[in-house]
Amino acid sequence: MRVLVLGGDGFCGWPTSLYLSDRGHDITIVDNLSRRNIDNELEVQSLTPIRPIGERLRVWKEVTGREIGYENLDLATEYDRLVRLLEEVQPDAIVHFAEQRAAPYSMRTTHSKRYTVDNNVRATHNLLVAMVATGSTAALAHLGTMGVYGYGWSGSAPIPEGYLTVKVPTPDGDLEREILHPANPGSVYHMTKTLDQLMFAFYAKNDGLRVTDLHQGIVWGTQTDQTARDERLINRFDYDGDYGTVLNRFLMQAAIGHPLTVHGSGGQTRAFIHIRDTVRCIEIAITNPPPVGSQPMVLNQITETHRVRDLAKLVSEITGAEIANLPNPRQEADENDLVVRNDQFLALGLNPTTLSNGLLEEVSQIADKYKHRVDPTKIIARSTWREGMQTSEDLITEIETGE
Ligand code: NAD
Ligand code: USQ
Repeated sequence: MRVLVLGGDGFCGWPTSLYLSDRGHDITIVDNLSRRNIDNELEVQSLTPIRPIGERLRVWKEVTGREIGYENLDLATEYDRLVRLLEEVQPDAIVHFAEQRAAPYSMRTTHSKRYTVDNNVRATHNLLVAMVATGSTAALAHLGTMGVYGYGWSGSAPIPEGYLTVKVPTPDGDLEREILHPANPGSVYHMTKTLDQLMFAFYAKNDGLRVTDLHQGIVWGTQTDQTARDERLINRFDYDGDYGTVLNRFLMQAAIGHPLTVHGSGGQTRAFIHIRDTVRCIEIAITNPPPVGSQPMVLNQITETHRVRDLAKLVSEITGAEIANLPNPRQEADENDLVVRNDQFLALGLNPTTLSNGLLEEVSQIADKYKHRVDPTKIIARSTWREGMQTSEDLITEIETGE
């Protein structure tokens, strides 16, 4: 298949591009390198020494003989170039990773809120309009998030895959209807993903676009078989307070002897997936698209759920790291249950990598190897959800200085 990977220089997009290329697909990456620029803005770097995109692609060709195309293009602002690219490549499938993806970054400042909405909503809408304008019949797989459902809204009821069957009371009795699951975003970033869902529903209904929205949980791990083939192909590993996600952060913290930063009681339950399973799920999704004329197919791309404090306990037991309960900088439920249906991926052949069999490898091989690259001042999460909400600076200073 000819596949466009939008956001193919990022944490999920790079290993997906290599995996699909390795599987014989013809890949073109589109990425405006905005994520690398945000690293510059935040004065932080990936824990792993990622190489420039040109070098990454040269090394992949050197190692495998396979070529991957690359376009530096901003999906949110360069509509005409996007149209030309679709006409030129005529993709069979498009994988859309290209959005600002950190909840804390999206809540950081007025500017970052506006940037996240402008970038994400315009990128998705430009893509949909360009597909219609060029008559593209590509299967579109978009990376959405479990966070569109919110946490705790339905107690211990399992979260369905996108749609909820409801009863609508009428004078003649109840009507049964299937609706998009109510959206309950917990950050400006998550809000953009709920807006994406409406755009997909409209363009599937109106123009017959074939869309799969992958409601992905928190991705952990770093390497895949492909990124591990040469150190110059290494994947990104975000550890900072804005972009680092909880489990990878705990692994990095354990490696450098930093206390594990549990927000609040750690009673937040979240869904997880290893990066190796992310890349497999993408191939499953683009090779099993919904038929023309159907509503967007929603797949919950998760393999397990865990409470934050249980993850901290697990990492602490393995490594001896201390656990610190910090004031939570986010507005989120302190405790929530989370039961998630993921029947469709399992039925389509996903064989999940679970926490237990990948964890130790990750701690020793990546976090430990590159721990000298950590800037300890970037570890604590300082973006707060509302002005006036303060993280405890005293506690932070105590942790950072060890005094
Ligand atoms: P990332 O930031 O590492 O990668 C996103 C890539 O998209 C970056 O390389 C960035 O430069 C590019 N990009 C952003 N805006 C663009 C634009 N306007 N034009 C062109 N390129 C643009 O993020 P990631 O962790 O790889 O996440 C990829 C997708 O998966 C995101 O949409 C995210 O919401 C979703 N997701 C990620 C996780 C996770 O834990 N990382 C979990 C669930 C869902
Ligand atoms: N948390 C801690 N300590 C930390 C970091 C986080 O306790 O050091 C807590 C947070 O408060 C939150 C939970 O861990 O309750 C998850 O936070 P996270 O930063 O790991 O994940 P999140 O902000 O939800 O975002 C990540 C990705 C995002 C994706 C989402 C999937 O950055 O792109 O959409 O996971 S999901 O969470 O399923 O919505």
